Amino acid sequence: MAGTFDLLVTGAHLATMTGGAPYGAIRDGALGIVGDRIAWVGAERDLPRDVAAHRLLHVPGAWATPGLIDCHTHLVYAGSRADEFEARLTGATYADIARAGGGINATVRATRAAGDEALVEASRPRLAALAAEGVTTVEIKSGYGLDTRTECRMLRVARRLAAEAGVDVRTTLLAAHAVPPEFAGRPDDYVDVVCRETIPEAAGAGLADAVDAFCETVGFDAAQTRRVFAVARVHGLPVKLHADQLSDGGGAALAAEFGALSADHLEYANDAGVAAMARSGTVAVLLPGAYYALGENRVPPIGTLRARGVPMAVATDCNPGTSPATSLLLMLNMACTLFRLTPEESLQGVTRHAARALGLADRGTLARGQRADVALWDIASPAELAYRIGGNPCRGIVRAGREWNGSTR
Ligand code: DI6
Ligand code: FE
Repeated sequence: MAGTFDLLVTGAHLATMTGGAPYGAIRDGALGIVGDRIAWVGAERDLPRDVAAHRLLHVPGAWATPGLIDCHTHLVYAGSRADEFEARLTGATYADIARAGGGINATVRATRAAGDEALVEASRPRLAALAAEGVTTVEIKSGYGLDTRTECRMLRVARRLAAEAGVDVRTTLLAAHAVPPEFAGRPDDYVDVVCRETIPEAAGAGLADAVDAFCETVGFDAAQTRRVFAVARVHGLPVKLHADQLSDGGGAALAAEFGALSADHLEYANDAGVAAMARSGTVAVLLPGAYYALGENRVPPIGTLRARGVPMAVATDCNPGTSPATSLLLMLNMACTLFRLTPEESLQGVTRHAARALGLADRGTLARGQRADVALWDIASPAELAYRIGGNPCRGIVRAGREWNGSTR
């Protein structure tokens, strides 16, 4: 007796991402959903005969994947940095611009000046663009407030936006993103504030699901990052780290030392750091949009990550400075073309491995008991998701068991 499904999806091929066959594929599959959970997955011909469903979603020829997960974004901010894009194209480097008071601090000025409504308005289209491409879970970082009040405000706006868009959100406190102007030349004093005030306040208000830091020559050094992580630990918050993006600062090993959920970027990560990540189960989050937009030529150590079995996630890094990207599908393409991931690895990177980078065990695959987050695609094979450059083949979305019919586009 199979009982009654609230929603039954038929006619689609399933990329379950559960292992076994490439993409965990089940041709001519069916998905039974009860409430917000997947209750049955398999070939349609194996559906129990007595099965009933309140609603049928018949999508002949479509492919179904887990709802996509963008596990690294900074999508809440005000303003634009197109001027820096122009400056970089005539020779200025990202670090030059940051040292001259631009870069992250330019966005900090705009974000502090914007009211909540303006911040919501500015950020809404970016989240909508991700959601239209089948993203059902998004991580959003603070880091453009750099004072306790604005950092908390960013996290509140992130939660509000996601609730409004029907996307599940994980918020990450990134108060240690840059040294704010009022602390110029006194990074340790700013870290004191982050540790004594910002983390406790965000944690106390339940606004943050994790804590992140930018460990870099233009950000915070290893000792400062350790202080931030130690306080995160006191408050029971898991950590993530912007690690080894522009230089080898030992970030991968530092992240692993704290059992970080993920270490992100990793272009300059060394072998010992990757080995430590493998031991600690830290996910490598690859951000090809930032690599591309900065015109970098050093790719993350993909071969070593692969050889050591470190799960690789892929994300947009949506931010105004180094990755003004709102297409996770484009990142799949870039992860393959620029970093030589296989299309299957890149899809794992925005499904099961992205879930792990957020510490979420309840999503990222199409399997019984998982959250019923499903994206439906007009494609002939799953590799097409990484193959295309532009265009959006998403034809429908199921979020927590509820059907969205493309009206999000
Ligand atoms: N690394 C990045 O690529 C972004 N933040 C970070 O820590 C850049 C953010 C920005 O330039 O606004
Ligand atoms: Fe980032």
